[in-house]
Amino acid sequence: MNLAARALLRSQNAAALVSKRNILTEHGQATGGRGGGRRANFRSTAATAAATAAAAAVFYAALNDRMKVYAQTGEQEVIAIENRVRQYSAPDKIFNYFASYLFIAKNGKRAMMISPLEFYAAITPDCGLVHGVGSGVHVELTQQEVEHGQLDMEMSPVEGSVLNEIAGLGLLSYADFCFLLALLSTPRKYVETAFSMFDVTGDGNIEAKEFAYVSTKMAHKSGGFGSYTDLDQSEILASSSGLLNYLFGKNRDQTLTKEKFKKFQKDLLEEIIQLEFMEYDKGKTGRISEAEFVNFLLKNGRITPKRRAALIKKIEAKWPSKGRGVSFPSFKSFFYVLAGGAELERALFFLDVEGIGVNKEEFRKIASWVSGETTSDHVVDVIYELLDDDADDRLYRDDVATVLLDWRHSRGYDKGSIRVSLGEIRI
Ligand SMILES: [Ca+2]
Ligand SMILES: [Ca+2]
Repeated sequence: MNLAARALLRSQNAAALVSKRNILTEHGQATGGRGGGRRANFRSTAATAAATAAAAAVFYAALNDRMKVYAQTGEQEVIAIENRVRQYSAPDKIFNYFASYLFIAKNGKRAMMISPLEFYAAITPDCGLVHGVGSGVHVELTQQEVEHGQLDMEMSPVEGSVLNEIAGLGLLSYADFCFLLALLSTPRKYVETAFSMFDVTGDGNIEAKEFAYVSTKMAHKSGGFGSYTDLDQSEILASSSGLLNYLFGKNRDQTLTKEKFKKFQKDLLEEIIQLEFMEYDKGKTGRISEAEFVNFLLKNGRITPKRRAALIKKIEAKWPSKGRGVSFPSFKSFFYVLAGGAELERALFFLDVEGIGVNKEEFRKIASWVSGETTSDHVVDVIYELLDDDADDRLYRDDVATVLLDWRHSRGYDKGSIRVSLGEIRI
């Protein structure tokens, strides 16, 4: 690694900003700053250390320029840039921005891959756990290195993490990325529908072959290139994707049942929620302030900074920092409501034919039905304080729609979600 790059890494926040790099130095030591902490499966040998050092040199030449920008602008600017990428780019561009590994298969084929924690970063606005390095910057990894566990990446700080389980088995392809995004953005009510779409044969199990077929087609529709061929399928089956290893075993001989599919969706969503909560709850108190909760709701919304500041001030005035706060279970249950997106809006207003809006108790009940989790009174109070502008204790479609829409949009959930149509009705 060149000295200038190293010096730059140490300067200011740069080390923190490239925390996900964990690039090996000549001595086979991982560098890196804060972040997940644990490292996966890294077994150093003299040969791989030398090879990785060479890759690191190439990597640093490209990273060098970017780091200059980071060092000059600071983390807030980096976060703002990443938020814009998440909000305005197509899924394949988002993937390329956050993916930092160039995987080289035994047959010489090359493809960008993303680590599970980078996947989290790619779909979470304001994420500070790991940062994207942008397209064109990557570390090269050969299939042999991945298969022998010679792979270094940052890990999720969540206990019993499903992301780490996958990471222990390999990286994620673009098709995997699209699948995970679709899974997260599918309301619980439609998870079985999503399962049925993958179970092409309809025998109640998803086999690796079915998964490869559907996920690749889905990925192409989400902005990937080329068209699907049988060749793609056999390549995917032979790939060392951590997700395929996790779901179907390294020999691809396990099947995915409906129960397993549902559990996987739940585990994944809960970890994503927990990671995001932890980013607010720095002191690990199990609660965040009402203002932080509102900040989470309005992240990347299309409201002006001035209006956002005014709203947060209003919330802070009502619940000063030592207020009651929002607990993790309340946060989680409302995350489910938000992830369900249009479902809430549909359920809330289909009875409201007279256009008189919904009161708090109706809102709480319907949000609980939609999410399958109990929505807390306190969260509803905060929502009404935030959105009920005219203070008549009723919310109307327009009050709710933009917040929900923006929330999903800023994470790409609207791009990846399942769409159901029945005759002329489209959901
Ligand atoms: Ca099947
Ligand atoms: Ca109102």
